[in-house]
Amino acid sequence: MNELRKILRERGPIKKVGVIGMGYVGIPAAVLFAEQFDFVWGFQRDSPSSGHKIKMLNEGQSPLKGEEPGLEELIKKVRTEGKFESTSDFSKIREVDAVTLAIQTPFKDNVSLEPDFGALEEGIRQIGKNLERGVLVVLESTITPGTTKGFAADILNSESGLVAGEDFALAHAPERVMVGRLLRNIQEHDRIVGGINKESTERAVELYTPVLTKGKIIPMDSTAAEVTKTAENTFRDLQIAAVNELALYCEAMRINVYDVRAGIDSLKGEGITRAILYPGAGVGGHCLTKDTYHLERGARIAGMGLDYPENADSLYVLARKINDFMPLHMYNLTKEGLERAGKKVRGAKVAILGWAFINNSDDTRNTPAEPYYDLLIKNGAKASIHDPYVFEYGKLKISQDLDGCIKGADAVVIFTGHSQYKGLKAGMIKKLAGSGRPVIIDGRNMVDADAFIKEGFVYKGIGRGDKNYHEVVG
Ligand code: SAJ
Repeated sequence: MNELRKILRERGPIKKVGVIGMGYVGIPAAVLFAEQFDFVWGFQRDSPSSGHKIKMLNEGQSPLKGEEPGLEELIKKVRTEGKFESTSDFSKIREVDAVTLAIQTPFKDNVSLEPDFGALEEGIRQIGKNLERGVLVVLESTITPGTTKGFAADILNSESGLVAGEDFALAHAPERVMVGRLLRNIQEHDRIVGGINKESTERAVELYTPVLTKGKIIPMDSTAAEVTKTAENTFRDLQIAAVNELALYCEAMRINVYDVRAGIDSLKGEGITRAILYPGAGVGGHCLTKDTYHLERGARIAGMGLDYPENADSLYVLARKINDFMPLHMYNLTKEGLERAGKKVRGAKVAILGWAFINNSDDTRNTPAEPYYDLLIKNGAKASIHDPYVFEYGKLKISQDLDGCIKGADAVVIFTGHSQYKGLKAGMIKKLAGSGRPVIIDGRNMVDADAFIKEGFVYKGIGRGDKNYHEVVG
């Protein structure tokens, strides 16, 4: 029998769990484990930005902003039952049977796309320093394929003097949570669980099975688990790029992409799938803008030799380039629109409606509105920004006064599909907008093109080749 299987049998079933990283992934994971196991330590660096979470959690409060149904009640419950405690004392890792790690893995910058594994490495090192034989270590962060078996195992082995897969179990179980439904996602989504060997996978299955309500476990190898997580977001980015490219083609062919979309979407029936998504002003967020590059690094760097068409761009990287082109296309539509209204970008006042990267949210991570804003300023335009959910973004002034933002604007540009923008009235905007012929650029198919054209606007919309070259009225 494999040495590890023997050690795990001697250790017996998992009773105490440690979770490193009290963030939007670690906190719900920790309290759900605390419900199912005897005790959970929630480890958190006592850093200036996050150290305060330790005290809040131990007082039964959630340090996460935004609505998270059921989370604060669950924190209070497991605290009252004495089954959960947050600490910055990583030596307590010696007490646990399993420890999971949910630490952000950003990129150093958006150009090199060199991952910044600094915080992740520090967490892994802390585990290595306090690792006992027979413990299960699980990485939950989104990581480049090959990291668990390579980078992580090497650090754990060197810090502990033990051997991954023989003296302790090691696995990757990627998080699939979305803010606003953290607990539900962990309990209801299927859970990919990938060990570096069979024994590791089995031990990780033992850890995650009790917290699942609807979701089921999908066991596999750790590298396959890393590829699953990065590829599931890569595929979503690819689907969006496919419909964005179609929108650009429809504009060039003077047709309405939404007619084509409805046509394609109507193809249903046995075994037929056409997952056509929605074109828009761009793709933001923390997941889709990064995970493609984790996958690419895995295949092209960690991989053992890739056979691929000579000099061809990776389809996935090309998808990223198409999605990142959309804010530039929005700028081009704005420029054309202003010129049709007899104005130039230089000196024009542009009202940007929507700064969040996603509808009805305050999340601004990697918002596509930012590169658009930068282009406007670089070309001498002035911009006012409105967003009902976003109150600050660095030095930028984000207004919640829609009328005030539109007042005197030469062009009104919709970047985010916030419900507030659905059905904006052409007459109201015309009254508020600047002198001469106002321009409306619809990046999320929010307004009725005909109503604005009839009101005398120059209209441009993503994918609206049927309207973007309309006769101006009045
Ligand atoms: N977007 C489009 N067209 C679409 C869908 C999205 O342009 O048809 C844009 C959005 O405007 C946004 C960006 O793409 O700027 C990302 O949108 P998203 O709906 O993918 O939201 P995310 O980034 O929060 O994606 C998360 C991911 N979940 C996790 O990583 C756990 C993703 O895997 C989920 O598929 C997605 O939520 C979801 O389905 O809600």
